[in-house]
Amino acid sequence: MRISDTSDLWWKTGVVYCLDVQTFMDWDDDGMGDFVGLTERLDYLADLGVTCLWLMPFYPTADGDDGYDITDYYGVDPRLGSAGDFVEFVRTARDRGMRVIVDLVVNHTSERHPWFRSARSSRTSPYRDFYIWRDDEPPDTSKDVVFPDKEDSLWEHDEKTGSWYFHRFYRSQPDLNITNAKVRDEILKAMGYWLELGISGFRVDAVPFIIETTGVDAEELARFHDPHAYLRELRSFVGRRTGDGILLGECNLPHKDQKTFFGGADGDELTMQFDFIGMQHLYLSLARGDARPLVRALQRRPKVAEESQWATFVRNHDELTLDKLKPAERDEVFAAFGPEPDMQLYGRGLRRRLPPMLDGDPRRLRMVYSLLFSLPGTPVLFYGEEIGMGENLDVEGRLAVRTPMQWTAERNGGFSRARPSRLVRPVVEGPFGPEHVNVADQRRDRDSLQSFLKLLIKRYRESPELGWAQFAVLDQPHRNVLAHECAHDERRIVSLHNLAPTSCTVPLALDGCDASYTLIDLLHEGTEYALDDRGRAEVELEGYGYRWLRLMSRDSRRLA
Ligand SMILES: [Ca+2]
Ligand SMILES: [Ca+2]
Ligand SMILES: [Ca+2]
Repeated sequence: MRISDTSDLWWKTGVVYCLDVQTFMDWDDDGMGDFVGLTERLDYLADLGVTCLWLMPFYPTADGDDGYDITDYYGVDPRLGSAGDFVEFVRTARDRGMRVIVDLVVNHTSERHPWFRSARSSRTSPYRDFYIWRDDEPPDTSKDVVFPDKEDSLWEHDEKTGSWYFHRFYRSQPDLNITNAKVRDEILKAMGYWLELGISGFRVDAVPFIIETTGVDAEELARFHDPHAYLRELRSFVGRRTGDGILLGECNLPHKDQKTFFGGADGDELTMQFDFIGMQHLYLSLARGDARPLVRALQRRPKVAEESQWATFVRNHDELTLDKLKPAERDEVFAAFGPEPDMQLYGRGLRRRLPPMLDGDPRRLRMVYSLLFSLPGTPVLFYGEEIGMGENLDVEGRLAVRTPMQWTAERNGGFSRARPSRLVRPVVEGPFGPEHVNVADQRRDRDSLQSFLKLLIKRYRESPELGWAQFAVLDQPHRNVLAHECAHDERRIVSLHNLAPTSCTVPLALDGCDASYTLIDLLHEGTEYALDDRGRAEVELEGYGYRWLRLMSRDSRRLA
């Protein structure tokens, strides 16, 4: 890797920050976050060090699924601002060194989208074939629904034309018929529109469901026989329009299927994918204080093409899904991090943020974020993680983790000066509320979680081997410790993480090293470890301790 490769393939060493404009900063005090408020906070985000902002949906919406039910692919929800405000935001973000990607939600539209209004009005509507219809009674699909608390079928009967339409998610979100070339053209056109406004790509919602063909008939299937060809088309379109734009795909699938969605060895489909398997096993490892489940998950990650990249995360905007764990494993995680039924969702996940799950233990919290940033891949943060925000379980379902950003200790956490009853969503209350957890207090405190996250982001950005390397586990005797090395060319980092509360000593033996090498601790100023003539060292780890150790040879010109 030449250092300039890290700017060509910028996503491999980026730090992504996900936010919802609606809950980030309300500048006109109507209780709803807006683009002007977000733009006012860009200097904060630039100072944090993140390099790519992922905006959750901000389009006109029927607002039945927090914006994931779109009524116009070419607009900005007027409550959040205007198209002009969007452009001002993107331009200012880029000036501050941050790219912007936006949510692409094209598995379905809102039932109130003009296409669906027309489609359901008559069997001869020009938009009829934009959606998936059947005339006969559908079979029982109650086991296939994504939201079992709200839906019991993938098909909804529609009075006007006496037929059923297909919906993978809520009944208010009819699936688009991807086998229809006109639909595919419309999707490209919408992407082209936003790309022209200066964004750097998309976080693609529910990718496997976009290209699935459940419910379509044989004739439709025949005209869409290679769904992955369509993903290749999307990727090359983004490439042609931007040069270096990306598709960050949401595919909660087994690793081998994810490899297919990357485009296999060619790497010509999704640029990045979230590592849901790694994330779920991280929680199993945390629950057990045993690194082995995480190690196995990481070792089973398929090797992917150089341009492809894993996106790592500990929390996102959805429930913390544990669907890929075995039932007994899932129960262990529930018992450790969300024992109350009210903390759980859909029988498969947790609607909590990380700090309350760890009882606010600062040592453990730091260890987890240190681990996240040390794993090979590109870390993705969800807004508020940098200050240790909690959830509000009084808010329904997945929205419990989507409460307003906590800027100050003042009313509404400084998010808005509207009356609290007018806020888009209530703020967190209790020990993780704004009185105790806010940006203003933490940004000037060198010992705060936010200062620690800033340090991690800085060190991660200075260590491109973390984004580019293969993952290698180092042999050592403690099952509560993850010792791994990320090496790319001559750049090497050894990371140690202790998942248990007891201290221990980790013996290391590093390949190809001798006494001319030193390990420089990147997170604890002024600490270093000499290696002996066989490349060995011993490193003390306190309970929940963590180390990032840069391996430096005597003649290296790298800044430690
Ligand atoms: Ca507002
Ligand atoms: Ca929203
Ligand atoms: Ca679909």
